[in-house]
Amino acid sequence: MCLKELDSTWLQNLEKLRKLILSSNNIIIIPHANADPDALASSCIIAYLIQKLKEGLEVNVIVPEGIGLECRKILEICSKNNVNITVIKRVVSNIFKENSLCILIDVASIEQIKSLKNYINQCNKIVVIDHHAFHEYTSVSAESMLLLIRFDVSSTSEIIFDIVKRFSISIPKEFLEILITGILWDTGHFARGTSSAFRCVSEILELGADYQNAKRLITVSRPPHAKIAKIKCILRHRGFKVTLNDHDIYIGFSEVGAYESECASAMISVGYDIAFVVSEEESLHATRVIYRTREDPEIFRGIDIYNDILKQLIQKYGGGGGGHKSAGGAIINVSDVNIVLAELLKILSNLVKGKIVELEEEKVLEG
Ligand SMILES: [Mn+2]
Repeated sequence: MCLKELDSTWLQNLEKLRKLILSSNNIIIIPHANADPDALASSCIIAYLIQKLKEGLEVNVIVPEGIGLECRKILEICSKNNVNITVIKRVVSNIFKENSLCILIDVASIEQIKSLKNYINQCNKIVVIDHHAFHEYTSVSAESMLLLIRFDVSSTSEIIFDIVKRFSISIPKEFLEILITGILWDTGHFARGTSSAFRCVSEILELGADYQNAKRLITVSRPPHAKIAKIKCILRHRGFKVTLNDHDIYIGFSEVGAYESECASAMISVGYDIAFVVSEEESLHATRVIYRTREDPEIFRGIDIYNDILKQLIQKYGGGGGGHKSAGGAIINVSDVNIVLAELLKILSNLVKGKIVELEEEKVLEG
């Protein structure tokens, strides 16, 4: 078992869940709004499991607001296996039938189911299956709830896998693979993973799931223009090293017509600490500037990019913008992007008191 048996209450609660399912006539499964792979895969498989447990039972997955692009293939797999998933933008009053059992999946607070929260008290009983550290359910009466919450796992998918095994339900290979996508998504492809995440994926693979397939399911192909924009961004860019408080910071500048944030992220993944990207905003006779930074407290100690740099541009030329420490942007009322780039460099140079050098390398096959 990839989930540790912390104490007997876990198994007792799973037994309560089984009884609740068997005694219900109508079950509604609700993941958090704008469901991600963890929320959607978990909802889909719990719906499938319920149908296996009690044939003929009415089970519906209702997703508030929408589903991300990365979930498209998961959705296809669920529909193919006869799991009913409906996305609702606005609540239709007849969703909550009398005596519904409602199962909230990957939902940490009642706010996360958006407008459905106003109807949740119509549920006969509410089960929460989740892994988040903080929960906020004060608006729901405690007696009507069964909480299946595990803080020691990385994703709801791990909990669902445990339930599938405890209930001895066999699920198709494709479902094993969407469970992996849930774990991959919530751990950032294992950048943050608990021991149970590794154990569960290992067990799932041993049951016959294909890891490459799982990864492909959540790989979203970007439009070809985005790829070209990134290549142009790298070919055009100029790089600088500034020294601030005895600390070297690498900054890239570039220009693209569209896909600025992809361009900035490309520069960050190349190795820059800060990336500025400008593009011409033809219709407004203005220039868009965006910035991205690597998440490193050392960078923010010396520079507040929005307040120290972009605000000065806005003060000089007019415009407006906003941002946080590591990402933001502005529209500057100058149509010539080169003026904006030159001014950006000047502001930066003043900020670091002239300690700025351009990174220069001969290009291949040149000269
Ligand atoms: Mn999750």
